[in-house]
Amino acid sequence: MQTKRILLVGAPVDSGKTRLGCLMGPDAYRTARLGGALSDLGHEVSDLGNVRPDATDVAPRPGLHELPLTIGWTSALSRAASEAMAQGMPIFMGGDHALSLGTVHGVAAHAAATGRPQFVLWLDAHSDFHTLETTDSGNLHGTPLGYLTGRSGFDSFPPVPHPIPEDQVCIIGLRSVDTAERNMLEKTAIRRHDMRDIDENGIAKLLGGFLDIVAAAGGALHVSLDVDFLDPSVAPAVGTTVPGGATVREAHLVMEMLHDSGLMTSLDLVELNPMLDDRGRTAQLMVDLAASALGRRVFDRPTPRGL
Ligand code: 5AB
Ligand code: MN
Ligand code: MN
Ligand code: MN
Repeated sequence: MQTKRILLVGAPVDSGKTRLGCLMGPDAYRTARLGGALSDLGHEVSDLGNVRPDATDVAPRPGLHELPLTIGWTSALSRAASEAMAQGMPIFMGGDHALSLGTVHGVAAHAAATGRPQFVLWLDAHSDFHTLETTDSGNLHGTPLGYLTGRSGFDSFPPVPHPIPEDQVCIIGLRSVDTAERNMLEKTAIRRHDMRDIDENGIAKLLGGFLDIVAAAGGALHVSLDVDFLDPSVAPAVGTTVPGGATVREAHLVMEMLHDSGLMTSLDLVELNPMLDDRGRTAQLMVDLAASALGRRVFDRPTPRGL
């Protein structure tokens, strides 16, 4: 197996929604031995510690939760992401999904500088395709794909010089999309697969089709794994649970296929809220999924010792 240099980057972003707790995510991953699980596979792992948000003088805006702080995170994480990309494969330990406003912004800048097309795989119950104008909740963790594909209406945010082309984005796991998002998504070339599509076709076929496209283009692939991609019965530690999600095996299969493809260049682990966890099981499952994406095979998987 090809070993990699992996950079763990803590992104304790908690500004993307009102319910607090995701700031504890990076330390939950450390406690559940994310680094150890990956170094056990032979990878060289460094924990770069936690990023801190930039100071900004952006004014708060009524109806948008924590806009200035989220903008401060976006610029800081974009820098951290492009720097980490120059050293190896970053794993961003979230933090809520607002962190991807910054991480994907940064990896896209790195891809542009190295002349590679950037692809994004979004594993999520939600499409996260709002703009500052369309969000009803005012929760900015529902906006990253809108921002990153270059939609207008993100005025005070850093400009997006390298938007991800719509047909280079694939969302899998959809089962909660707001009307405004759906109306906009239907006009785009974003590849999207809802749970019914998974049920009818099998997740391997859907993902395999996208990976073939990434491979043919010689692309870099950023993977953004939202805890709520998984069914809440197996991953309770998330604020935005939606029943009818991916099973443990579907999620592992995605990760195993990502590993076999050799295409993944960066990874976000987002939306883990340790405050809502059940004896660490969601944190542990996310660590196990990351290990599958980095080469752990089913029959090498250690028997859980119980947390
Ligand atoms: B997550 C909702 N569409 O905009 C909104 O967890 C939910 O990062 C967003 O996918 C969920 O508030 C954001 C209702
Ligand atoms: Mn999300
Ligand atoms: Mn979600
Ligand atoms: Mn969520």
